[in-house]
Amino acid sequence: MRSIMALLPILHYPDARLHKKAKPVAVVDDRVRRIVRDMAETMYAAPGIGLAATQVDIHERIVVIDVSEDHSDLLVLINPVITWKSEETQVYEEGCLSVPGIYDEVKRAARIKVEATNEKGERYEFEADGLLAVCVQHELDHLDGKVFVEYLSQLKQSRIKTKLRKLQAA
Ligand code: K1U
Ligand code: ZN
Repeated sequence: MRSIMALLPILHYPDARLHKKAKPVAVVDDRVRRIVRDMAETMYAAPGIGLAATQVDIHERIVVIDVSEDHSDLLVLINPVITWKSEETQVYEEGCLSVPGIYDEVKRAARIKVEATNEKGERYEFEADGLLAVCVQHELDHLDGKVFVEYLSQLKQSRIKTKLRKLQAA
């Protein structure tokens, strides 16, 4: 049976709901799998390389990521935990679907180890570096209510808020 595509509306900074802390998922059931599917469709349509449930106003610890060029490598992270971060850091010019049109440099761990549950309910582990490491750290921040602009200066944050409020009012 074919299922209907559902694109979820993405919250835009400075919406207070982006700062809510997401709760752990108790059971990976069809309800959770539907959220995962809708989030993946929303991320690919945006287009983006990651999406946290917080960004679509669902405050549960669910993330989808695909850093491949051809949408061939979807990663589903339910209840993800970063178990190790390297001392070495990398700087990457980040973007965010919740902060449209704004890109700026953020310094994060260069390499990480991650544990998460997949859509089948199985716990798995992986190591990440480069863009995947950046994206995982960015998305897990979303689950804790943190948006990447909070790493920038207060002056930049207030300029970004003013710019996005004007765009939303237009
Ligand atoms: O969290 C999000 O809003 C998704 C965000 C992920 C991210 C990108 C870059 C650095 C850190 C985290 C995005 O996907 S922004 C859009 C983007 O980067 C992109 C879009 C299309 C093709 C390639 C990249
Ligand atoms: Zn983001």
